[in-house]
Amino acid sequence: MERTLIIVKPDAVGKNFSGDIIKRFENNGFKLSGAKFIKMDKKKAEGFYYVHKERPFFGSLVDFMTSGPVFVISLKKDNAVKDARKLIGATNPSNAEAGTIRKDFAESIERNAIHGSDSTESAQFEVGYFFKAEELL
Ligand code: D4T
Repeated sequence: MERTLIIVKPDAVGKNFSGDIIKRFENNGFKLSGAKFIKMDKKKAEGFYYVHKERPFFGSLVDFMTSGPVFVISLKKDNAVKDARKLIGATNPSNAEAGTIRKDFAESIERNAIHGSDSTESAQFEVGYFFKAEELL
């Protein structure tokens, strides 16, 4: 079984979508592996989005991700990374397919409800960025 990392972002937490979003994963064969409800500080968010540090949207993205609490969740399943990306949908909700999480819950390309790891390598980094081994099942 593979692990992936999702983050229910501040827009979705603020609109009480956390439960609905978790349910989507549970309904599609994912098992919870770890979970934390936290408010990231600037340093934590900048480290998480390190690969985007030269992109023009980086500062705004970090401000958004630190604007309120987030639900950080590790999920497991065969092909968890790829299958979660499919359920999540395109980065920009206006391009997301019907039935995807972003189509149903996201507001904009920045306030897009959820993060999901984009490769096995980034999933390993991201799960380790938030969880110690003993916090994962
Ligand atoms: P995440 O990483 O949040 O799952 O998003 P994606 O994998 O779908 O998208 P990404 O890496 O290209 O972008 C990371 C993050 O930045 C926000 N973003 C992106 C933004 O605010 N403005 C933009 O123009 C882009 C491209 C949304 C997701």
